[in-house]
Amino acid sequence: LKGAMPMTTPSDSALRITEQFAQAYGRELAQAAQPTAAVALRAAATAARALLAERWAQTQAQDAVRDSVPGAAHPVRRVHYLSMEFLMGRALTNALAALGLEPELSRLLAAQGQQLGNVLEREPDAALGNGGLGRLAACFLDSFAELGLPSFGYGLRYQYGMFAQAIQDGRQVEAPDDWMRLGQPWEVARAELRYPVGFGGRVTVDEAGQRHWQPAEQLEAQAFDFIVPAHHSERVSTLRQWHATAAAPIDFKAFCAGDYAGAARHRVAADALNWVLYPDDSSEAGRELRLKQEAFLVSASLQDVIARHLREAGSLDGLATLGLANAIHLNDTHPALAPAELMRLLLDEHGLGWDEAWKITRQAVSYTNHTLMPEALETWSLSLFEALLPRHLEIIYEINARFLAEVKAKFPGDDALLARVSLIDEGRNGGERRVRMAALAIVASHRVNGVAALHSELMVQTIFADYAAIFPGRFHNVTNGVTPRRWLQQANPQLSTLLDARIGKGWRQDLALLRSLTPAASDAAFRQQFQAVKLANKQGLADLIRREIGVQVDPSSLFDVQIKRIHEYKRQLLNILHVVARYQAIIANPDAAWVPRTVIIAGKAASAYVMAKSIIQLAHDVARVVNSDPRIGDKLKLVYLPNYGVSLAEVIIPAADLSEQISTAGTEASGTGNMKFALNGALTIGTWDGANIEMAEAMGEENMFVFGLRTEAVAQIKALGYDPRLYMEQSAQLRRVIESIAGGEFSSGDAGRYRALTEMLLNRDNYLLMADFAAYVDKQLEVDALYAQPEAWAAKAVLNVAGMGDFSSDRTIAEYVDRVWSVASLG
Ligand code: DL6
Repeated sequence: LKGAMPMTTPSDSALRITEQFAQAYGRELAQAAQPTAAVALRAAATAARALLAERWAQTQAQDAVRDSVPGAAHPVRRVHYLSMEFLMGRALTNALAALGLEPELSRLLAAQGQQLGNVLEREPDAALGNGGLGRLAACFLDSFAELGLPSFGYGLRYQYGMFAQAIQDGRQVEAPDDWMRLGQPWEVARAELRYPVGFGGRVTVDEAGQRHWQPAEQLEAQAFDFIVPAHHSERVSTLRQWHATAAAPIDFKAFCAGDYAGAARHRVAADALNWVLYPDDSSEAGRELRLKQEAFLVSASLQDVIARHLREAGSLDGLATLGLANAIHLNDTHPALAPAELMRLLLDEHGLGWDEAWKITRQAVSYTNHTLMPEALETWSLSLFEALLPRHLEIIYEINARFLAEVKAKFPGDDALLARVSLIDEGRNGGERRVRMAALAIVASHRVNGVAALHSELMVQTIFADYAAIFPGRFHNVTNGVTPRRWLQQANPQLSTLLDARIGKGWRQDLALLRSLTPAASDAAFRQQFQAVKLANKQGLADLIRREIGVQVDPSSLFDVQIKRIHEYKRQLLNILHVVARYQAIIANPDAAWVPRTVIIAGKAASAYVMAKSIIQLAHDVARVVNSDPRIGDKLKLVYLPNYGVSLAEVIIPAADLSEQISTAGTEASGTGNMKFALNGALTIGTWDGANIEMAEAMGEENMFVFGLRTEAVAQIKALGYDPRLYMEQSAQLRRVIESIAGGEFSSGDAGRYRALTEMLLNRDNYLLMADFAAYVDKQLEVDALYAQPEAWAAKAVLNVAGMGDFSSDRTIAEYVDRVWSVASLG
């Protein structure tokens, strides 16, 4: 895809960053009391941004005149990736690597008495996402740039991210993540790019029958751009984030009457949209704010797409080619309002007829589903929807009527099917009537995809089975991937250097080249170097653990890591049960040849998710007891690192020996952490779930520790009536573990603290921890046995890296272009 854009020579760039840095540093220093790493960071970011802004202008100029890209099989459409989450992490290291200016900046900083490493560490993470879905979107932006795909990512500019996690007395405490506190030198404010977004009000009809929405509340969306560079060309991609302001900033009348709070009401209401990602939706106010955020993202982004299209293609063919020239992709169900908003804009603002507007919408829109959890597929009550988005609701009713008529014609007499697939859940079981957003996304998209082979298969067999029967060609799979630039080159510079020496540097652009590392697994000298890199990374992590939580861990112990959102289906609790079992086994048999192990867990729980928070507390309670028991010593440690995020992952992943990917089979859509670990030479202990399966197939199942019930067995056990207590009756070990937790052994005798948790395990155990416990513990013994043979372990670790060539986000994006975003995919 990549456009022909000449690379600036290194000496040009070095000269320009020197100038830009000198100017920016002078400005920053003039405002600061003293030269600090923060001053240097802002100056460095400002200088790098200036260089990226030139690349941005070139890229836009190039894309504006694209007809077709030389060498591509079909015209390349501009891709618009709508996502409520982008988990970008830090930007400076990535920008310097892309610009090739790390040595130059290091020299410039040294001249100011600053060390590059310290300066890079000062940058706060842009943590505008929950987890995998948001980080995937960030990897995709990197690949958009790298592949030269004309593209925009669209998101919201959350001022306080998701939340910062602190741990107090073993409990998660949430606080605003004030990541822009010291300024945001990366963003380019586009003051001229503003779009109106309305809420509430009513719809009127004029004499000609034309419908007009008169919103009661008017906001403005202002654009802020974040530039994402390619590493092997001067192309960039853009993350355009929207910031909400009230159309009328203050109520002047109220102000003059001295009612300042009243005067600022609209302003505060608008600003609330900018505060945090996904306000807790356990309250009505939280739900309303979340729907408003989604509608705001969608409306501003689509107005921007239309304006750009009219600017570039307007004089030629106007809106008729909008859908052919532009792909609008829905990253999960959150932006699923997009087809309704696009229809509204085309019908009401641009005067198109229904059929033409629908054709354009269907051509443009595609949708990725990222979860099989039915409860995570958003639905909105009709009353809330009608109150906020009355015109959209009318349009959804019309889409639904036409869709149901089609279904009726295709499957005559099947009223139950009509009820199941309708865009409106009629609440027949006494519930409220609701809009089914995933249904809207499916009906309006020309392509729908899952994110790993098993997930895509289960998607059409379970949650979307009816739609798959109605639209057989619409469903596809595109397996996730991660960017090797961030997750290997930047996160693990020592391993990168070792790989460069062995197989050359090309893997950064073509990860499939990792396959040529395979013979190195049998080379003792290479294995030794590989192990030395791992040990150095482990030493770095051990230092961080000591600094952060004051626990001393032994870098030669097996680093067993589980880092991800805390969720029952991801089964951090199973991991903790194993730690307790191991603790008890060591006490029972202290002289056995225990392989020393450090279990590392990190992750945030949703603020309203009580069970997940209880799991965090249990991890802390178990850690306190295990880590302070003199009978255990270095044989076992459990550490919980607070405030998990991208930067922390970049330190932890290269240091891991063992990667825990232990979700109940059939629940984890894909996973991307699993890929990052294997790419950095960790072995996986995992279930036959998500992308673990494709990874095992790529590297050989013998190079992974696979355990547990598979999807069919899980379904079968559940169908037969699962009784978790049976497993406790059959295993004395499991009984001791559960009884010790329930009896307060880890909670200073407080037997009530984990009652809900142990009752859940014994009575429901929805994610089959009890059923998988024995297989998991046995597999962990195999892990110990292999770790006790460092040469054999290292050989498998090298084969893990060699097997990861398919899991680059570049491959994923190339597949999206081919199967989802190409003109050919429109049929
Ligand atoms: O596709 C990215 C990522 C997958 O790797 C994870 O397996 C999946 O859980 C995650 N999905 C979500 C969706 N929301 N929910 N619930 O975060 O997507």
